[in-house]
Amino acid sequence: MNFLLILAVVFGILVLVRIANVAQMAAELSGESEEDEQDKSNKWNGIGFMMFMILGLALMVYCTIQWMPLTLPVAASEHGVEVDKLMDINWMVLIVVFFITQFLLFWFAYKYRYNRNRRSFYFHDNNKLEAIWTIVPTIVLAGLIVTGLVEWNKITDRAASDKGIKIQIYAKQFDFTARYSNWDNKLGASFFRNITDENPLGVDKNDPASKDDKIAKELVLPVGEEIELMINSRDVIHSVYLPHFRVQMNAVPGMTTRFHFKPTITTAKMKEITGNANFEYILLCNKICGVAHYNMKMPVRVLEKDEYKAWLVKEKKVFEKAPAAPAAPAAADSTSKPVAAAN
Ligand SMILES: [Cu+2]
Repeated sequence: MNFLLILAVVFGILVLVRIANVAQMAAELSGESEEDEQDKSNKWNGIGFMMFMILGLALMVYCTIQWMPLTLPVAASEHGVEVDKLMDINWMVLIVVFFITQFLLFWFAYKYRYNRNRRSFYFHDNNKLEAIWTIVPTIVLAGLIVTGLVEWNKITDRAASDKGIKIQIYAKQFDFTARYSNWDNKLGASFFRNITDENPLGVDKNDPASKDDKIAKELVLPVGEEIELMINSRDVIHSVYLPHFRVQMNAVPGMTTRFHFKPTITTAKMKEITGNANFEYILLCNKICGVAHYNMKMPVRVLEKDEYKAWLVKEKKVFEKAPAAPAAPAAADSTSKPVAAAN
């Protein structure tokens, strides 16, 4: 099918070239001067430019409207609403500039095509014009950058406030694990030498703060609560991306990165808003981290506060033995001292 399409396009171009050749020959036979012919050709080139512009812009507007429903729904976090506002302002400026510059580009090619009766107008420079096209973009861009920085500072200030429910997001090739600090809101220390099959996050058993920590293969969040993500990676750089919450932060080996946000819309509510009964939030890896990067993700659910508590109670503790097994030999993992803490 694709091959046939390519073939059709190639033949279409050949036919157009042939028609142009025939037209040229016909013009020569009818005794038109070369200059007349050149004028005609310039005129049609100019009209072609205008048609291309109208078609191109119309197609752009059509595609934007057509595929708008595939873009992200309303932001599901407090700062996300502000981020969207910034994005909208940026788009408004971009769209206005885009249409003006595209119109001028094609209009000039049409309007100022070669005309043997017209002398070109020469001027050396125009300070006023140069001042305008330097100062106006400077003010607009400075405005955009400053509003962006103000918002970014607000987001990072929240992260520095150290409030919020602490949840570790542990990334490795190719999945995520969530560790909940539970009732003490402290994540126990972890260290890579502690990593075993039973302890994939390398949590330090001897740290009292790790006793109540819980792990899960999904990220469950209570609505309307400040959340402090503490992000770690075992191997390479990953990126924790929660598109619906407008959250993204790299997971870097050897350090803890953070992102602080407040979810505002539960999964159930978002199903209503989007009119999609199958809607689910998602956490994606947004850094090409290896062969299975495309499939590195974790489901996310936002619940009411009491639902969240009920869910967390049922989850498994980090060092909880699945069925009642005999006690493991003591100090099996005490060969190394933890030096890196998650918080
Ligand atoms: Cu990854």
